[in-house]
Amino acid sequence: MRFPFSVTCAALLLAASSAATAGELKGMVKVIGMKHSADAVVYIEAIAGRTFPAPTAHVKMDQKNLVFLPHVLPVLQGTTVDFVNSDAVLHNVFSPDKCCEQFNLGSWPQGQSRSYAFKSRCAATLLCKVHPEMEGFVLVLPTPWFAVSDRTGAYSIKDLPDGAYTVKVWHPKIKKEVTQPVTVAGVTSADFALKK
Ligand SMILES: [Cu+2]
Repeated sequence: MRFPFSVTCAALLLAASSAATAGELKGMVKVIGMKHSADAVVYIEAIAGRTFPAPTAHVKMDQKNLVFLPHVLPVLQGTTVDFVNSDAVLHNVFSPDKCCEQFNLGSWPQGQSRSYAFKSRCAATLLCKVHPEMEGFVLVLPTPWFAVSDRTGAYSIKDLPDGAYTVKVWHPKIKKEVTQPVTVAGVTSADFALKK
């Protein structure tokens, strides 16, 4: 059976336009059982046959007014994170997690930073030996496509090429990740619910 010429032509045009425009995956994460829906990380799971080089640019995580900022920091595998002390007091940043070698960066003065390169996939808890109430998270991911939800639950992953992906949603206080297949074509919406 032959397809009419016009159908083939339209299909080619569609393919050309989707390659030229970057897609976006956006929507809402509802975190059930928490006061708000912030701090969920929506990300694209590893893609068979694709690897991403470690970024040369460092990413910053601040210690300011005795909190880690941002509270949850997703990064691509291989990223070096600079931990900046913006406080007049000393902190002592460390992680108890094996996936980041249980690093202990020690203490350093205000305005300075110490760095750690996150080489392996990891959900790293960050703690401070000086201030037990301090807690932050670095989520080390296999693709550069991720976003953190705001307090309303809204998230947006920009510059995502069209395609079929496995999307996961992680939250620091919820053990089980949500996994869902999503086909992205241009601006695509997907909503998720996580339960504590
Ligand atoms: Cu501290």
